[in-house]
Amino acid sequence: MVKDDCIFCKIVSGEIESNKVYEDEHIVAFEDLNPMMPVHTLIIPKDHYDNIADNIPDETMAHIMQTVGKIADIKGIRESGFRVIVNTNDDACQSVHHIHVHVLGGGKMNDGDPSL
Ligand code: DGP
Repeated sequence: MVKDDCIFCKIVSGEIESNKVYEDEHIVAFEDLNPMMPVHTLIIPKDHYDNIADNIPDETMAHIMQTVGKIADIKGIRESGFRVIVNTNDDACQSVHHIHVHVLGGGKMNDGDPSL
């Protein structure tokens, strides 16, 4: 499933370049274009779903979340800690409407600040 005008579908196809951190048959993880922390990696499914509430198959969502730990290991932030964010629709300022999981770390974040 691909959406023609979707930036992240174009990253999956290679039409738009990205710095890939991890890739397998079902998902891709790549560096965020505008990092908010020293580590800021996005994990996406290769199939297009608009957001986390878009009837994503359980196994796909589980696979994405299982990959968080792998990204933390690759980026060396498992022990120091990290934050996982999934912005959804307008109130949460989702700007790219292809589900993506932000993995943020590499520095101390504020306690309880939902923006970081
Ligand atoms: P959100 O606000 O949750 O929808 O986050 C979208 C993120 O996607 C934002 O942090 C910037 C990132 N982003 C947008 N366009 C591109 C792109 O073309 N390449 C990469 N690597 N990241 C992008």
